[in-house]
Amino acid sequence: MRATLKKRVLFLGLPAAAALAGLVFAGRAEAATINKTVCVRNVTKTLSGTNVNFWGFTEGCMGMGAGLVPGPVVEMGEGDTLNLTLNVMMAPEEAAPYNGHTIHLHGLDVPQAEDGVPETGASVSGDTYTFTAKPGWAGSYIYHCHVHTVKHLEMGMYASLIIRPKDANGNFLKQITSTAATAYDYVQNYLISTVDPGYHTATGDSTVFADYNPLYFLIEGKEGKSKTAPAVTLAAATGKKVALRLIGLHSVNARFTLRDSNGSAKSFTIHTRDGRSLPAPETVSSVSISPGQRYDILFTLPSTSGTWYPQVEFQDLWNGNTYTGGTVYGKITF
Ligand SMILES: [Cu+2]
Repeated sequence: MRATLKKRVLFLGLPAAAALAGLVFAGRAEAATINKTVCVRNVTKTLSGTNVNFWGFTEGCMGMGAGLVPGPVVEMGEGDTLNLTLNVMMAPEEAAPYNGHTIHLHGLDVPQAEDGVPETGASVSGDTYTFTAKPGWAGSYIYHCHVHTVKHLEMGMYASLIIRPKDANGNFLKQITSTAATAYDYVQNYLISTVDPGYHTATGDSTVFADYNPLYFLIEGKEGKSKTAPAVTLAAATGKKVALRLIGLHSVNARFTLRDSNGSAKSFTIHTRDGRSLPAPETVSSVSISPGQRYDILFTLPSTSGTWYPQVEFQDLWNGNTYTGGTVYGKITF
């Protein structure tokens, strides 16, 4: 077990004095510095009556509580600086050479040495990142461990990283991007993931890792097998705008649809894909989500009250068939 936390700090071209003061100006908005530390702890989740062990990032390291799956959301503004520290003391881990953990900022441009990928030379003994989000990057991202990814990602070492547009006073805008057409009244993360319990007990170069057979399908770490037992719920109001952040941490294919109580698909508009604004918003009635992909979508609720069910069908990579029990429901009431 490595107990020493290696600290590496890059200022990414910012004036050092301004960065140290925690106050920089990027364009029109006053920038902030967000300091966050995560640890890694075991956590048991009961999925369809079966206990499965996970390794989750924790919210801070002081309480030494169980890990969270998904891990704590990191939210920052465009132009803000994030100091994200991974403290690997007492973390559950595999034996060498797959020991230790990293944080990889998926979808964000960082120096290779800060990329959290051991194969490209990044340290696996803990990291401190100083990362500044550039204007134009508003959208949904991921941070996850990149050590023996086939195992550690499956163990739950992933979380959402959200970059939001800010107004001239440095306050978050209730918009997906700085474009006013992306304004929303409500927003929810839909981080989707899959669980093959065989991967949770296998280690090293086990042949188990050659064949992925997911048994459990999650939105925000929860099963939601029916409309009456949805994974996530939102109490909204008629005529309001809802943004969903579709964040793919699954290891198969997935298709997202938004359906009314009769099962009819409702259209929605995609504004960003993989953390970048589309040249023009696309209005669709379904979207396929590949592993690692993100979409920020927007739709307006009807003027009369009702219930809609956002849903994700998890599909076999080989034949495209939806897995048995592989449809997971959310629920929006208005
Ligand atoms: Cu790891």
